[in-house]
Order: sequence, then structure tokens, then C-alpha cells
Amino acid sequence: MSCEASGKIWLNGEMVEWEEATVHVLSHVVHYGSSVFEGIRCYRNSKGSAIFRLREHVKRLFDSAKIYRMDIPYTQDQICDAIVETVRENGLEECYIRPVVFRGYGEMGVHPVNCPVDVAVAAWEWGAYLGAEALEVGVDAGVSTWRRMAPNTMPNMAKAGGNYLNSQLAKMEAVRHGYDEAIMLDYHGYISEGSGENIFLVSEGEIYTPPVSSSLLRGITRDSVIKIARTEGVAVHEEPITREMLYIADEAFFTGTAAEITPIRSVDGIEIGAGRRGPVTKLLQDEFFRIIRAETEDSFGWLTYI
Ligand code: PPE
Repeated sequence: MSCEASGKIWLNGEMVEWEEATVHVLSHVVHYGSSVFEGIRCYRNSKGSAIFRLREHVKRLFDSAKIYRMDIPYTQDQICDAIVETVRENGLEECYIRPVVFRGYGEMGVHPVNCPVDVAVAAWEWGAYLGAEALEVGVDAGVSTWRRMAPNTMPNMAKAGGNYLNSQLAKMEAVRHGYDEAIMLDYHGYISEGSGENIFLVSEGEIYTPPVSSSLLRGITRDSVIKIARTEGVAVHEEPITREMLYIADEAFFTGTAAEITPIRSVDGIEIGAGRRGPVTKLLQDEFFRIIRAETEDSFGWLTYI
């Protein structure tokens, strides 16, 4: 999906023109994948434009940086302000926001500590991640031959650029096999997550999702769905999930900032439930979008208005 030039990008404390937000080819990040980033959405509703769970995203950005011993030369409040400023400056009502922290130009070689830590925030209009109809009709997913990183190889809880090499392998394989998205297993063979989403299933009216120990990114949409489900009186279990539990589930769906809540209609060519969005998925989607669209009270305090 394209991200067309849309005005200005916040780079190391300054608003610069889109075309001028560039890095040197010998920046550490280009060679060694040394970046951490976030994906955040801003939605237009009847009260204005609101960023969804801004503080939690910025906190995770700082956690990712901490794991990789990157000192971000700003506070969390300053980054929150930079994000709000980027959306405002570009006059965007609904957009996808990408803050990225990376090891910049300084020294070559794996040991990264003498490279500067650069920070950028960009925003652009980004539609439905898995296709316009996906939110309603669902997507076809396939279990990948690529597994998520074992816990003692790369930290999955860090949203680091390098992790997405694994995601890319899985996604390219899935698309080559005719699927919309990949589902990866963890090191032990349990379900982990999609290339850019967390995964849930519904069985006998209760919700199941893999635990953080299954090598996944602790998604903020995942957390939102768990909170909404529990508020709606739906039981949620975070426990190891086997591949066949997906096959025999009544419903399954992906969650992510980009993917929002996307139903999964088949896995490995096996139809899940009725092969279309199920009632629990719809309930969660409806409530999720009601909060975002300010059609109900923001009782969790998830919206930051621009
Ligand atoms: N797992 C992975 C691997 C992942 O990349 C994401 C988000 C999630 C789970 C869900 O996390 P959250 O957004 O906090 O609910 N993926 C981001 C990047 C996607 C991309 O293609 O780039 C996103 O959805 O913004």
C-alpha cells in the first residue's frame, strides 16, 4: 500500500518537508535493522479527530528502545506532542502515524552504541490494511513454514524493524500461496500471530488468544479487544493454542492497528465456522468502532483529540 507525500515529517525535533526527511545510506539502521517503531491510527468522529491509545503506543515505543538499549533523546510527553503536532500540521483528519527511532549515521560495524539515535514521526492516509472488504467478509490465512522468533533469539515484545524480516518471509510465502495473510507458529509449534497482527479465535462463545510467551508482539488492539470483550461479559482465555484449534473454531480474527479487527474466513483452505464474520467478531468490531467514532462513552480513556 502506498504512502503518498502528505506534507511534513517531524525529524529530530523539527518539522521538515516530506522529501527532505532522508537518511544516509551508511546509517546503522540500513545495514543492521536497528530501529524500533509504532503504528498508530487517528480517526475522525463527531467530536473531532482523535488518536487511538496514543500514550500506550508511545510507552511501547520506549519499551522497545529500552530492550535494545537505545536512549531516546526525548521524553514520552515530548513524543506524544510531536505526534499530535505532526497530525495537526498536516491537516489530517484520519491517518496512520508512524513514529520511528533508529540508529543513524556515525559508525559502521555491529556494535551500535556510537551511532546517534534519530527519531521521526510521519503520518499519511492509510485505508483498510487487508483490503476494503476484509473487515466484513474476512480473509484467507495460511499457516507459515516460517516460525516466529524463539524467545532467546530476538525479543518479540520489542516492535523492532529487524523483526519484520521474519514477517516479510511469512507474508511473501502466504501471498505466493494465494492467501491474504500468514499465521506463524511459535518455537514450540503453538499459534503465535500474523505477519502484522495478533490472532484470536472464538469457541463456544468464549475467546482464546495466545499468551505473550508464544513469541508475539503484545498488541494494543489485542489489549483493547480483551478489555472490550470482558466488559461485554465474554470470557477471554490467554493460553497456548494449537493449529487445529483454529480449524475447528467457530470464529477467528486478526487484530492490529493497521488491520483493526479483521475476520479470518479460512485457515489452510479450511473454512472457519460459517466461513464469514461471526457474531462475536461483529460484536467486538461494533463496540471497537463505537468507541473510536465517539458513538459511546470513551470509558477507557483511549482517545486523544487533536
Ligand atoms: N503483531 C505484529 C507482528 C504486528 O506488527 C502488529 C502491528 C501487531 C501484532 C498488533 O499490534 P497493535 O497494532 O499494537 O495492535 N503491526 C503494525 C504494522 C503493520 C505494518 O505492515 O507496518 C500495525 O498494525 O500498525
